[in-house]
Parts: sequence; C-alpha cells; structure tokens
Amino acid sequence: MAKIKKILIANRGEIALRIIRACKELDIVSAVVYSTVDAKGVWVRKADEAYVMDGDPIQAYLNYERIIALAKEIGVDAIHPGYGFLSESAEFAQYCEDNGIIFIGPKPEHIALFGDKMASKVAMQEVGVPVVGGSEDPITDINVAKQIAKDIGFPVIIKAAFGGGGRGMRIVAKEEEFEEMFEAATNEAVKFFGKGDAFVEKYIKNPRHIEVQIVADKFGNVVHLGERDCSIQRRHQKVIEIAPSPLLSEEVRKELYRVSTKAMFRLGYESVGTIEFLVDEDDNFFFIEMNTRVQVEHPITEIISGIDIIQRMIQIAEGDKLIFMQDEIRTRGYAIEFRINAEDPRKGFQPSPGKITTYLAPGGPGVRIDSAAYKDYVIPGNYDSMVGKLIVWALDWPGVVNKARRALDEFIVGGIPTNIPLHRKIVRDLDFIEGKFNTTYLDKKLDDMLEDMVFDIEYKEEGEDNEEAARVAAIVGAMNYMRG
Ligand code: MV4
Repeated sequence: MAKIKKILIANRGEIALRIIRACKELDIVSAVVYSTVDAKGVWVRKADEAYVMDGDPIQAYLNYERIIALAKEIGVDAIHPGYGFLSESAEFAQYCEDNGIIFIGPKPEHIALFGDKMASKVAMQEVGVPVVGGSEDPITDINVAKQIAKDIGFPVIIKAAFGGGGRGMRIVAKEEEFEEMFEAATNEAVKFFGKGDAFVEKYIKNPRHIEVQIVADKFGNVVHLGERDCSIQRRHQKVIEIAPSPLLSEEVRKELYRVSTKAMFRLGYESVGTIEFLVDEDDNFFFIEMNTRVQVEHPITEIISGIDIIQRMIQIAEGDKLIFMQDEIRTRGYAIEFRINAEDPRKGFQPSPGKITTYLAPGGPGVRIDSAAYKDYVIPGNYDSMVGKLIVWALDWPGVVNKARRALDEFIVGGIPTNIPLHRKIVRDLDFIEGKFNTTYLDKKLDDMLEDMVFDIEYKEEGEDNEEAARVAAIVGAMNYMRG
C-alpha cells in the first residue's frame, strides 16, 4: 500500500490539533477544513494547510461531498475524521473509498454493524462475548415488547437501536409503567434518530462502565491496550476517565481482554476501536456497544501504554503491520483524564461559551494537556462545550490522585465558568480516593459537591493580568488545601 503523504482532518478543536501533532511526527502534511466561526482556532494555524468552509458552521464538518471535492482538489491521500461529526458514518467511509481516498478508520461494514446496537449485540454474542439478556429482534409491537419484559423480569431497560447519549432510553421498574415508557422511548428515538427501533434488556443495577481499547491491523493482528473506567458521568456525558480501572479484579480484567480481542479477530475488525462493557456488582460483565472511532479519552491509554494511538491508526490505514504483539505491550501506573468544559455548575451545567480572558495550564511531571484553548480565544457556542482535557499520570493510584489535585489547583481558566471546581471536589472525595465509584457516583454526590464548591469568580474580570490571576489561583489553591 502507498504511503500517506497528506491527510485532511475533517474535525476541529483539540482533536484536530492532536491529529496535526501526529502528522508532524510522521512527516505527513496536514490540512484542515474549518468553519467561519473557527477561523481563530489554534489548529487552523498549526495545520500545514487550512481551507475555510463558508455557510453553516456545523455543516462545515459534515458536508462530505464538499469535503471530498476539496480533498481531491488539494491532493490528499487520506481523511481523518476524529470523533463526532463524520467519524461514525459508514456512508462517508464508503464515499471516501469510492473516491480513492483512504478513510482513517474501520471498514464501512463494521461502522454500520456497530451503529446498530441490536445487530452488534447479536454479532458479538455469536463470537463469544457475553451480552445482557433481552430481545434479539427489533420490536415494534408493544404487546410483544411487554411480554419480553415480563419474561426477563423487571426492572428492564428500553433502548433505541440507533440511539446514543442516553436518548431513547428508559428504565422501567414495574409492569404497569411499561407501555408509557415504551412509547416515550420510541417517540424520542424517532425524533432524534429518525428510526424508532427499540429493544428491551434486563436492567443492571449500579454498573461500572469499563471499556477495552483495541488496535487491529489489516493482517488479523489484534491487540488490546488495557481498559478505561468511564463510570464517572453526568447525563451520559463522561466527565472523568481512568486507566486502568482501580478496583477491577484480575480475573475479570483477563476475561474482558480475552473476549474482546477474540471477537475483533473473528469479525475481521481493523483500525482502533473501543468495546464498552457494563460490570455488575457481582463482577459479571456484559457487552453494551462498540465505538468504531478514536475516543476523547484515548490519551490515558497512550500514557499508560506508551503507544501513540493516533499514529498507529494512521499507520494501520496505510497498510502497516502492527510493530508490537500483545506480549510486548506493558501498561505502567495510572492515568486520569478530566474533561474541562465551558459550563456553569451553578446553572445546571449550562454551556458557557465565550472569551477566555486568563489561561494558565498546569505543567510539570506527569501532566499532559490536550486543548486548543489559549488566552483571548473565544469558544464558539456552535459546538460542544469541551475546552480541553487534563491528563495526569503517576505510578500508583494514591499518587495519581495527588497529582490530579495539584494539577487542578494550578489550572486557571478565566472569563468563562468551567467545571474545574467540580473536578477539584471529586479528587477530594473519599469514595473517589478509595477508587469506589460506579455509574451512579456523580448523580449521588453532585448536590453535596455543589453545596460548598469554590468558584473562581475573580477570574471573570476581563483584562486582568496574569499576575492577578496567579494571586487568585494561590488563594483558591490554599482554600482547597485547607478544605482537605
Ligand atoms: C444499561 C444500564 C443498565 N442496564 N443497560 C447508558 C448509556 C448507554 N451507552 C448504556 N447505558 C446504560 N445501559 C442495562 N442493561 C445502565 C446504563 C447507564 C449508564 C451506562 C454507562 C455509563 C453511565 C450510565 C448512566 C446511566 C445508565
């Protein structure tokens, strides 16, 4: 296969910058498309070439006829879709292939398979992966659905086959509520995804959300890079991710790895991907879905494994064989990622785009920042609210928690409210410190944490200089320290 010389990045923000960095390290020319509201994006300046897409700021990253036309015009060999936008469009992957451009990702048929939650469950079960008991065909008849729910036993969960982000999902505690919930779930699915197909599953109580990172080349070599614990979420949005999971038994871990790699080998999967599982209170685990893209939280796996996932993804697309087999891969220590969002915890986490008037990112040993933010950058309100990611690493769990506390206390983002104060609370929470959390953790703790959260309101003043900001940071740091 031909070497990739030029890549077009069909994405924005920190992930566009992350892909540019990988391109530079691989001596590949990087080009980006960008919307008119993104003209001041740091990634637009750092890319070797940048092409503005007039019109709707979201369509700039979604209109694939336009993106492919540009790709051909400027002579790119491959397109990297990042996450979100076109990354999980089988149609786009196919369209790239049809136009002689390498799609840096899995094959279209695998994107399509895993885009269908029900079909992927069946496929994974067939290759030996445990799945949650439930219906195996799309249900349209509500009476059939109810009978299945009764057979499974309540509580059950109704899920949209083409859903995501918790939409089209309903937990049903008892039979009497079933009809109403089923209607609500399917209506929501039609509204958001255009298809109302739904299925029913046994509801798992207090699960942990564990995902296994897979890397597979075009020659049937499949390896895993360990797991991530993504249990700390709010409204189905991940807030903190941890690698490896601090309280996972070695038996469960080994089994997760074994079934994951075997399944991907048997399905002929290629590129990188993540297999998501729920782990219940008795350590049983069940496949829920697979993400056929590079994920936001990939850096924590890079840090503990020393493997550059984006570089690997590009090289796999190029037709390279994996240069490491499973027994050569070692993970070391613990990494935590904190998603820093422009949102106001005091106002129900409502998005708070706007101008960053002060920006001082933490540094020092064991600290990585993946962000496109800088002082005076204006976060546009057109996209998601993530400002960047703080990733910390240490040899052991207590060490990484201390590292996180220190790094979060150093972090200054002024001008807009962020969720940094929430992160500072979490890393001081005893259950978190002991590694005890599941998917219900944040819901249960949030109100108490909000109660006495310290907000850096002083940072909101525009035009303040860094000296002032540093003084404020020292005060906030001291306050956080005193509060333990
Ligand atoms: C579940 C579940 C309990 N039982 N499935 C939420 C999003 C989607 N990816 C799957 N989700 C869940 N599926 C069964 N059979 C609980 C959740 C769930 C959840 C999962 C992972 C992380 C956070 C969550 C929060 C609420 C519910």
